[in-house]
Amino acid sequence: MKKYTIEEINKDIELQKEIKSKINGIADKLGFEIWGVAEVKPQNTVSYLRQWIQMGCHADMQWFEKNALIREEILKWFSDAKSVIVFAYNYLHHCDNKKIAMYAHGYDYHIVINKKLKQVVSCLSEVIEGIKYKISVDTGPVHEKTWAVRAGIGWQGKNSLIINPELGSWFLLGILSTNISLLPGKEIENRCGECDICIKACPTGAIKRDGYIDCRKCISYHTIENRGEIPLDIQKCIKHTIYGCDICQEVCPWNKNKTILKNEALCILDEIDIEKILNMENLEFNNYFGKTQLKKSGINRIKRNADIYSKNRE
Ligand code: B12
Ligand code: SF4
Ligand code: SF4
Repeated sequence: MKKYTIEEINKDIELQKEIKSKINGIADKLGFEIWGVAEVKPQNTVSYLRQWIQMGCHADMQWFEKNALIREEILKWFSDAKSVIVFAYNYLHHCDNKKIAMYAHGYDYHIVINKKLKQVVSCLSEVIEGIKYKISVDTGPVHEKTWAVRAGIGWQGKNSLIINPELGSWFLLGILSTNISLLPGKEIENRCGECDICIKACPTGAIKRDGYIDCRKCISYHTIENRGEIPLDIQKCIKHTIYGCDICQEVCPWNKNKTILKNEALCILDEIDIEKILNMENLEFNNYFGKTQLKKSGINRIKRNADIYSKNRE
């Protein structure tokens, strides 16, 4: 099979179309419902990040302070980047498990999507010589939502998540930044309009009208990231979850009546009794949650959350 060099592809639009159609085939096989391309230009990608950090909205996620500069400019993370290919992986499914946010019901998505992106690279390497790339699935110092907007995946809603007209916001993002130039997608205009349902529905007032989330108030932050004690006023509002929070997605009109898709890897946990979690030993915790992302939080944090949940239900 003939291999193209990066130089050949970067100057030939017809070749770029061919590569895109190859990606389309792989994306479909790997279960990505949507994907798109954003062009890398040396420019600030996260305009409000510093302000957000200065206001303390990142709570105890100090890594935001350390890598703010890199988040603002993708070339500081990957200097060869020419395009960012963004993949959306749907996780909407029917499930009885209401105590854990839906995106966390399956095998750890960081691993699942990372593997799939490596498969994309391996297919592209069959026809492209000298491909360089970097992957981020939640993990890199990359503002993934900005790239999703630029790649035409969706708009950033007032709940701060990316919304696609067909999928709603029930999808995770995988970022494949490469040294290949590809024709970029078209951005989708913001369709939130006058709606403010998510702002009103958030039990802790974490969604600010200016257009950002204050993590100090966000239940998702406290149940996943907070390693210490959860403030009492927030504890009182944790009545529906022991990990993550889906309220600002559940109420969004763009998330109603969406098609349930096939990504079974993200749906392995059944409903679990809260007493069972409270009484779990390490071995049982590992057996039950070992392959999911809850493992990273560890037994103590999950039990802390379960305890709060259970007291609020008494
Ligand atoms: C940190 C983080 C969190 C934090 C903070 C969330 C947040 N909104 O910032 C916590 C733990 C709370 C969290 C929760 C969740 N997360 Co999260 N998270 C991330 C992560 C790692 C970084 C996000 C980030 O950079 N935040 C920083 C802020 C500043 O960015 P921003 O929210 O986009 O803010 C912009 C706006 O505020 C805007 N802005 C506009 N006007 C104004 C005005 C002012 C004054 C200011 C200050 C800002 C501002 O500017 C900001 C920057 O451009 C990304 C993965 C990644 N590497 O990108 C996943 C990611 C965003 N999370 C994801 C998910 C699924 C979730 C949850 C749904 C999980 C759950 N069910 O509990 C919730 C949703 C909560 C919510 N409504 O945001 C997905 C989102 C997929 C999608 N469809 O959009 C991502 C992309 C992970 C992935 N790879 O799929 N998350
Ligand atoms: S995840 Fe929950 S607590 Fe956080 S902003 Fe959305 S509704 Fe509010
Ligand atoms: S609930 Fe309304 S304001 Fe919030 S994200 Fe959805 S459409 Fe936008």
